[in-house]
Amino acid sequence: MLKRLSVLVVLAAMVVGVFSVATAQDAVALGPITQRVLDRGEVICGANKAGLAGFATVNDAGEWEGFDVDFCRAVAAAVLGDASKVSFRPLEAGERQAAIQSEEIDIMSRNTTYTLSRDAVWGADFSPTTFYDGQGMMVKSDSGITDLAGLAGLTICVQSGTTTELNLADQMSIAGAEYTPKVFAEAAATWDAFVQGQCDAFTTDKSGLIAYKGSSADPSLFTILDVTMSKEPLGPAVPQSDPQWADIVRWTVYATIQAEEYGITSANVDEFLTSDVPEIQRFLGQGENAIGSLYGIPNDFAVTVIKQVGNYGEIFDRNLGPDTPFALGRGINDLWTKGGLLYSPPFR
Ligand SMILES: N[C@@H](CCC(=O)N[C@@H](CS)C(=O)NCC(=O)O)C(=O)O
Repeated sequence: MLKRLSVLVVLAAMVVGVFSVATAQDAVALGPITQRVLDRGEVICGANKAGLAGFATVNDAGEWEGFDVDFCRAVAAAVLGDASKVSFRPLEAGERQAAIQSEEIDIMSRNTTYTLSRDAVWGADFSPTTFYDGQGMMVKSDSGITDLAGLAGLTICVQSGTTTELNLADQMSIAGAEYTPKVFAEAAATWDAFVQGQCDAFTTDKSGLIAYKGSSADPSLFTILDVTMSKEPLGPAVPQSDPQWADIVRWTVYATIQAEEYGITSANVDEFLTSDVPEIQRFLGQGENAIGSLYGIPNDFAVTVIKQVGNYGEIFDRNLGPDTPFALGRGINDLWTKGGLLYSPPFR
């Protein structure tokens, strides 16, 4: 009898459980960072200090713009409905760990490489990679240097607090080239020292090299060697104290990628609102579909992100694409359907 009763109780609990999943529109408890951002009405985003052309710079109107900046704007659009509700905290490379740990920022979007030790020691949660990169090496075009071995006995400028500094040692030892590192805490000082001839080479992520070269007075003076010294998966990171917030950032990034895969852009998103394709209805949070509400944000958060910031391809092209000084191709930063690495899990 008692056994039968407990079976009934378990069955009842299962039925309630099933219903509570089916009615997931219920208000969800907010995590501490999500709550803080909603209360403040603004997302605080860690960004580059010296600025990195194409990724994070302040324009003549005093507004932040760039590829990394746009992912902070996308999160503000998703959560607050307004991509302009972001304040930026400029950070040197070596200031990133403290900024995450102290939670003075809600999100960091600052050409930051996802690594195991950062994941563990910084107390960070990394979002999906937004830019697959690798470390490169730049020399003066008139130097005649063509590979890492050619840097033997020479001096290389590098910024501290970066994966760059660590990879440099590994790769030069593999190339069998002894060198003198000239290490700076500040990005601007690192670049200036190279330009002024205090170093024979300058190393950072290839995206960084392209940014520095493309925004220099005479780009022809600088040559990026045809070497890739590491994997640098760059993307946003958040403090790991709020898994819900980490998920919101993660699905915001995925929304930009998924939108591109569906061919949904800032210009045509309204036409898709009445699509009769169920998965597009779900992705855009139309009808009864509970998507954002599972995280305490609007169901149609992807619509707002796409309208205000654009899909991944629009973000890439606007900041780095053919009509910019960088004219970057998509390469591996293309959709998986086009041979790249960008792949969003299902929005269901
Ligand atoms: N992806 C690497 C390097 C990131 C990095 O900070 N690179 C420097 C290159 S000089 C930079 O972008 N500095 C620009 C700035 O601090 O504003 C990392 O996460 O450690």
